[in-house]
Amino acid sequence: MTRNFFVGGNWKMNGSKATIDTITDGLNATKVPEGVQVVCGAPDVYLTYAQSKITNASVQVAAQNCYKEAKGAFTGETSADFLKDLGVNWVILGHSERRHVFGESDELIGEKCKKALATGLNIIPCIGEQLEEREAGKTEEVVFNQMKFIKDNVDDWSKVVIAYEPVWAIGTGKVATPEQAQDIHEKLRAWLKAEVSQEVADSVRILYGGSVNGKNCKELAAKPDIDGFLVGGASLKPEFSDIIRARE
Ligand code: G2H
Repeated sequence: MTRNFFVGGNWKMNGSKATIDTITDGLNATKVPEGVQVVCGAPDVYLTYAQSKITNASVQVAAQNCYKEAKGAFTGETSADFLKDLGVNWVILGHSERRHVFGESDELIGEKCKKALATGLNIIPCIGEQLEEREAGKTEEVVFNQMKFIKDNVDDWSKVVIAYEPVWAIGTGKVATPEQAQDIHEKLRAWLKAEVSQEVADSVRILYGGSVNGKNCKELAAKPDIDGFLVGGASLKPEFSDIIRARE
């Protein structure tokens, strides 16, 4: 089965109208290869601005998080309904910074996945082990457990793109080797086959995230179970265009 290559950007809490102008000028000038999907995670306050600046039909805007409730007394939160209302069709959920800086639990991330899907959004749930967990030989146990909470809340896998982001590789410049990433992606696909179905295992895109850049992207993209990337730091730079064309 062919899985279309997917490149997600995650601007995190970075940017200004001026820097978004520069980033979107670059995106608009990028010739996105046929079939490649590009989705950029902008800060909530800039979602509409980023949308207004993107003219490249292959590029969409994502939110970086949303809450599990539609509305109410949840000061400071963004609901999936707000995103839908803005015409934002994608949301990143359970990013490691949400898990480890803001203390989001597997349960909460699962609930967010459920609500976002029920609202009609496409989701990019993130999973990944910390360095101590990898060193203790617990990588599979950790990521399969994170996947279980996601799986229990997904009813339509066509709206899900999984991001495997080992925490030790995020923003550290210490990228997983293509072999390390492929190994976990292959195991995640086997897990999906056992826990969901062969069809879902074959069709769901699994992205790698963690210090991806214009130099290391081609070797990673050549691995059979790596279907694209979630890119942080490099998505703010001109080299993001090279990452979009990693399979060329
Ligand atoms: C991982 C990634 C984007 P970076 O957080 O989700 O960031 O590419 O800067 O490691």
